[in-house]
Amino acid sequence: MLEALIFDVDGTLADTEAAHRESFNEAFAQAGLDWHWDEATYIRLLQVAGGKERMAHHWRTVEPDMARSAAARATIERVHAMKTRIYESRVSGGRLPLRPGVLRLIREARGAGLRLAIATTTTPANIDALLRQPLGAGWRIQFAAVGDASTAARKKPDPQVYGQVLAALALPASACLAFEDSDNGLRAATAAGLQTLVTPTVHTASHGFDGALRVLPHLGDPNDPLPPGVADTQPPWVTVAALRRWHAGAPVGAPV
Ligand code: XBP
Ligand code: MG
Repeated sequence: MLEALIFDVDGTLADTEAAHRESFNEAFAQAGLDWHWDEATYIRLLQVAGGKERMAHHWRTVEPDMARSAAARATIERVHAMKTRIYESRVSGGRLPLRPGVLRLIREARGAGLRLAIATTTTPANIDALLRQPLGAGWRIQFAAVGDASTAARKKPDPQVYGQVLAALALPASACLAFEDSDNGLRAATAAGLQTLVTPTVHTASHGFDGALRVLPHLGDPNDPLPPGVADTQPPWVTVAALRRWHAGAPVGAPV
């Protein structure tokens, strides 16, 4: 039986990667690094989960000898901290909205007695900056477990963060559903034994999602006009009832 929903953050709860990219570039400029990640470069670099790991990967690409030095590692720590402060200022106060249907599904799931959790590669500071306004200052108590960069050293597609969250929930993967936006995230959740719904963004639309339970444009929202011919008894958006049916094995293509 479905007992918990486990959400990724970046790209899933909100379309954050444009803000991350802009924050990286601003931090590079402030630090005097002559790096600038354009959209195409960043989409490619997003194959590397984790901002610090992404910077290290880029450094190895552009200056392989320097990249392995202790000085480079210290610079990455310093510049990533700058980037996190910039990102927090960009997204706090509700400046970056949650994706369609996320708030509605979180509220509906809590009302239906499902437990919620977060399994992300990003930092606790970034999660708080993003969720504090839309979910309130007490957002953390709405989640029974949170796994993030401070708990899981190994980044997605390693399943470590999902394993930590399942242990904290004291639930088997079979009692949960994961929500992701990227192939790294899908692979991490799948490796942890979780069925996974994927809602790609423009940054991950080119990824492969084999093995996903469903791939959907987003979680939908009652404010969206109903598509022609869809009765309001069968909303096109993802509901707890639909999740329960899909989790129980309703075939792909079955009505939502
Ligand atoms: C996506 C990531 C993160 C962000 C940048 O995380 O890979 O690294 O791109 O955030 P998620 P940091 O698992 O939520 O999709 O710079 O804090 O890593
Ligand atoms: Mg993500």
